[in-house]
Amino acid sequence: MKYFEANFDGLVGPTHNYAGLSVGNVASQNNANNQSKPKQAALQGLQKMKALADLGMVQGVLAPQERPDVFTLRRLGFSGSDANVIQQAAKQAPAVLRAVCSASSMWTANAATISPSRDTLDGKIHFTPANLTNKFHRSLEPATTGRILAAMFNDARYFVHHTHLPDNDHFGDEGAANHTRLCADYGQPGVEVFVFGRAAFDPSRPAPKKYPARQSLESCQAVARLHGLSDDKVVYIQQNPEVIDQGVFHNDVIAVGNQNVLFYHQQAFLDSATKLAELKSKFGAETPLYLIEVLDSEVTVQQAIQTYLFNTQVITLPCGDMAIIAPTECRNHPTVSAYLAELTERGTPIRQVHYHDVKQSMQNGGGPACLRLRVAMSEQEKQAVNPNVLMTDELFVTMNQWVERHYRDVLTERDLADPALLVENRTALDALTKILNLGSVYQFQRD
Ligand code: SUG
Repeated sequence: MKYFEANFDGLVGPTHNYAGLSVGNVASQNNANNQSKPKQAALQGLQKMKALADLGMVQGVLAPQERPDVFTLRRLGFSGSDANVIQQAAKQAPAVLRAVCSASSMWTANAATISPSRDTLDGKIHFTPANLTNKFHRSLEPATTGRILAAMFNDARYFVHHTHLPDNDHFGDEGAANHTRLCADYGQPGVEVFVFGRAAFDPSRPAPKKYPARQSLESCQAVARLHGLSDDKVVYIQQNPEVIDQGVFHNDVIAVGNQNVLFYHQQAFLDSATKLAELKSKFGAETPLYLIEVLDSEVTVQQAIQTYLFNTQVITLPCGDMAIIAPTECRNHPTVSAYLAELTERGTPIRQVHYHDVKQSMQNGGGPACLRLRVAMSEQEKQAVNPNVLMTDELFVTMNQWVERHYRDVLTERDLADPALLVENRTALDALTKILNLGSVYQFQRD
């Protein structure tokens, strides 16, 4: 049976803005309070989805969330009509209002961890939404993410949906941003690599000092248990705390894997040699495993953070070659673009580089790989996916029209207090749930 990897990209929501909410994420901090361009952001995202579909990849759309999140504001004591709730929050707690307006669900690498059916005990694809406890604005996402995923993968014969892990930093889970699957072929059992920032129940182990470690070892172990993964096909690697303190807030800012390639920076991991030896042995010797290590002397950690060299998608094209989907920031950086050009000539499976402009997302610390959630699946499993979410020429046209109709050109902090923004958001999402056939996944549709 044919197996492949599908990518589900987060559609940028109508409240896309720069609020400086993510301590430890350098781009988010540096662009705080800049004017954002929600329409342009959403169109940039759609362009990338269409480009991947045109390369012959299976590409899907993951819907955004309702913002501002007035249900959370009500939980926090604001009351009256929705307009009153927003206006009170703007006056009394502007920082809270900024947080409940974030369009951060667009970074769907953080939506969930997914284990394909070839890896799981029951032979089904398992989904665990990430609880995203480390950042308040992101901790508002998992319940709705779970409903959206269930509406996209709605067939109990093939798909198992777990509840997100307990909402506490001890089980802080950031989903696929810290998870990579290596395999000889998508249809073969793979080795699932979980990268964590700290061991929450063992403070004697190394941890970053300046910035938070968002992902705990214990959350990785819980997800592996829930998904029924076998110990001899799982590797837990600790992220180097020193790079977290330099702004590498997720592993996918310093490493990316696909099939038999792991592309990573020299400084990415703790105990690198031992852990990579474990990975090699669990991967097996039948297929060559390409461990492509980028040295400090080639590209520094700072250059990797500036350009998002590792927040690239490494994809396998229908012809069998691998391509790197990189942000234009990589092309514009002489050292990094020279590195990538040379990499395609090195005799590894990576043969092509494609650049995409996702600057609106990049300015909040989200590159091409942050914007996508990967699901390796068989043709039969694909038949069970909600067909309306899969990118086609028609859906691309419809989605562009939908964005043009519902999105503002620019957004500043002052606009977040405008109650009309909520009405616009709900109108847009009502239309979107029909286009993508999602049913009632949003709170306002359920009450
Ligand atoms: O969680 N930025 C996101 C970026 C997530 C990138 N994802 C991956 N690397 N997989 C975050 O830090 C910034 C929002 C703001 O500041 O307005 C933000 O949430």
